[in-house]
Amino acid sequence: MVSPMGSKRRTRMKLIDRAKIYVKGGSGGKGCQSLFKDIFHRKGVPDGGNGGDGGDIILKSDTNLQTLLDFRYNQHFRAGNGAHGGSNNKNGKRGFDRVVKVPVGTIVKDAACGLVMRDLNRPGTGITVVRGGAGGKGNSGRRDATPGEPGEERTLVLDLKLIADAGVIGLPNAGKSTLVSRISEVHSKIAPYPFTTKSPRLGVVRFHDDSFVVADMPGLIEGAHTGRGLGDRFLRHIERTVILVHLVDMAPLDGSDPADNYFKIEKELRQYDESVADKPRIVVAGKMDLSDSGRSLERFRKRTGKRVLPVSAVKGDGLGELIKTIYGKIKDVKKEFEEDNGQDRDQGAYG
Ligand SMILES: Nc1nc2c(ncn2[C@@H]2O[C@H](COP(=O)(O)OP(=O)(O)OP(=O)(O)O)[C@@H](O)[C@H]2O)c(=O)[nH]1
Ligand SMILES: [Mg+2]
Repeated sequence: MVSPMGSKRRTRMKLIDRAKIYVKGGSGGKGCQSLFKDIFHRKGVPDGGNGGDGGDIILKSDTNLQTLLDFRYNQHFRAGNGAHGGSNNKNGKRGFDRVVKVPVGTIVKDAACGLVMRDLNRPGTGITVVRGGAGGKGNSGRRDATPGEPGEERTLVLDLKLIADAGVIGLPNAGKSTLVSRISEVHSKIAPYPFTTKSPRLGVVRFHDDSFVVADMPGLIEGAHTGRGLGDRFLRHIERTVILVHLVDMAPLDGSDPADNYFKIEKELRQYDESVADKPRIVVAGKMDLSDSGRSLERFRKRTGKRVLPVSAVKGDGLGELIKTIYGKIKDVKKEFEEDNGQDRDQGAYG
């Protein structure tokens, strides 16, 4: 059951999306030193305004983002500096706040001490990671003007959590929700028509004293990577699983060939993203209780040359073996990953 993964796959394998960024709040503007003089005020009246405060940097979770990839190219973020104060008691404008969008599920850590500042696990939540410096005081308060304070600065480590250990994928109506409901406590809607499941549903599968998380994915169709069907919106969720369980219906209602269906999905994954296509896979033959499925399976094995696990979610056949296989594969992949990346974790090898 150990998956003999080649070195090519190893280098691509990505279990945690990680990025390191540097953030700096805006500096406070200088307070102004100024004296207002006219014939009535020969000595001059101090009228220097205050400098504006520097802007903050806020990290905010956004459902439109699924990876930390953008931070590979853009790692420095600065908020706006406060404007300097002016004469005539003119206060400087506050510097602009900078909002940096991150995917939901991003854990924000201070790189220097490793402390978790926040787990942005809900959409639209934010955290101010550095504050801007206070603006300096102008001399209108009858004392000398002061300079603005520098903004806080920090290096952050962003880790994006996986959503599941195993993602169950396949054509619409393949029986994914039925299968997931039989091995975990999650109960997605089940119906004999395509696209019943519209977004990934997560369930916990118990195995001896341990457990793993499985995601029931919406059905995939040809052209999904270009947005067809439920499109690439949820294809992005597939990126955030350790392994994929590809469920193939052995007795499709439309009379199509299971092997063709299998190749369609595999091609779709590759067109979407190589790293998704390279995820370790378990191929499962479903609906084995239906007539002719035995012969279908034989043909399928011949055409694909794959190791296939036959199951019937309705009857419960093969499910124990399937859980054991998924569990073992997840363990293998995680172990291999630790061995490959354990030593240089701090250099962002997860990313
Ligand atoms: N005979 C038989 N029918 C099954 C089995 N598993 C699922 N079905 C049926 O197949 C149909 C589709 O099942 P779902 O579990 O909703 O399929 P799905 O892959 O989640 O479908 P989408 O969410 O639309 O992509 C339903 O009518 C199920 O009752 C099985 O093992 N045997
Ligand atoms: Mg479903």
